[in-house]
Amino acid sequence: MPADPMPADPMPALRFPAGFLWGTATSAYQVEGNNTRNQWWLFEQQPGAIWHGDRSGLACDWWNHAEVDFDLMERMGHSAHRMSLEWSRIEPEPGRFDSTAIERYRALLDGLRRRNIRPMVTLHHFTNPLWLEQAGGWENPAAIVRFQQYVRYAVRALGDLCDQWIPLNEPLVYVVQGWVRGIWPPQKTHLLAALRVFRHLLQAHGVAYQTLHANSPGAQVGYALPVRVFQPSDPKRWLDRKAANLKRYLVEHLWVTGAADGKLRFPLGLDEYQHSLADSADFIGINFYTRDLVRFHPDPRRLFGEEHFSPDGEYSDQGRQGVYSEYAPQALHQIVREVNAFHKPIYITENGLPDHDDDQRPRWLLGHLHALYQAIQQGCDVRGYYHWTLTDNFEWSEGWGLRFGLVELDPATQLRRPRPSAALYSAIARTNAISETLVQTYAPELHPILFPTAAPQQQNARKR
Ligand code: IFM
Repeated sequence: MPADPMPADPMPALRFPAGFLWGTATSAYQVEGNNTRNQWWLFEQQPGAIWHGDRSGLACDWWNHAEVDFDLMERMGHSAHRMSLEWSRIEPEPGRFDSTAIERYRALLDGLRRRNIRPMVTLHHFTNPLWLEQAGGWENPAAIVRFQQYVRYAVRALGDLCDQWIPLNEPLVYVVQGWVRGIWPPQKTHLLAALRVFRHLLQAHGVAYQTLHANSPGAQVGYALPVRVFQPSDPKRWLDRKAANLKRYLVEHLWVTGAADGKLRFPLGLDEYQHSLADSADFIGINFYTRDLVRFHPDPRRLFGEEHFSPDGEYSDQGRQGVYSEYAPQALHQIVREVNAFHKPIYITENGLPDHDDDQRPRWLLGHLHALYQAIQQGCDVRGYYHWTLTDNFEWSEGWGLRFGLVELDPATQLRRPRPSAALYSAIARTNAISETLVQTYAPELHPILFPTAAPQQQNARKR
């Protein structure tokens, strides 16, 4: 009997490559709760440090009950999760490693794997043990050796459960918030110290890369680069173009080129070559939330540029520092194409927006995934997407004021309520595709952009 012909594709869809990873990203301090031994816990106690006087408190209670959220991920068909380890739990005093903490992390990683969710582990996501802070933190080059010892311990203890590692999350954000804007601990405004910290972080990345590989030969090690794709406010104005380029150089190029050719470029150094840093990324992670326009400003403390959003842009929710982000998926497309020139696999290690009532998230999600889809069609090697984040969590100095979750969380009761975008993301993850029906249902206004050749559809199918 002749085989049945392949059924015609029932519905047009933008299909992602086989094996593409779909997940969410979190960090230990933001979700675990009661991380009392690091500098952020101390900082939180200062009046006015956190918006509305919020506290991280139990956060999402992951130290006790992360499995509640793992079950949610599994039910939503996620295939990956990026989480971080809390250094101050693992090494509460210098050189004393806590086996109970490591056992809990083993249980977490095992819990993800048993649900067919591939873990990616970040080793440093903004928090430091108090003892490291008291010894000068990352301003002191001794932090590099301390970090290496912690990384070695962690990979030896957990390397059989995880093969994707990121030593440091968003180093530039850590430096700018802590030493340039002075709004995160250690609350300094000191450019030279900022550069010293940045140099040490880049060196630490290289050292951690080697340590991870030496102790877990099959490991894949990358970094999570915060990208804002600075663009000149007025492209015809030379000073705006120079100011935007300077920001891109400092925020993106220094790190990416350093991790490729091993050179500490000016102003981090004078092109000194660091053997451990050369070719120290098996993949490149992009954390993308917005693009910034840059207008020249004579103040060197602003690095000669003032950032702003497009006056006619669409904005996400507003926090204590003003609008958080502007809808600019084309900038994600641009950066993915640029990073692809380094010939490394690319992961979107964070992308999302604060949107407490979820009236923008479905469209922003579809718009950004479409930008990724186009980059993949053009040959970019993108392997996965981690939405920030699963449940609302403690958003640093914005406290609980900015809500990034696919799932709404009430931190007082720990009740979770999936937002509509959770179902949308689940449908995409399950099918590895964006179908026309999903676009019609969640963001019909995007239909002509995502499916330009399809017949016009009814425009009244929007949910809610
Ligand atoms: O919550 C943060 C995360 O810790 C680092 N990247 C940006 C997220 C949203 O602001």
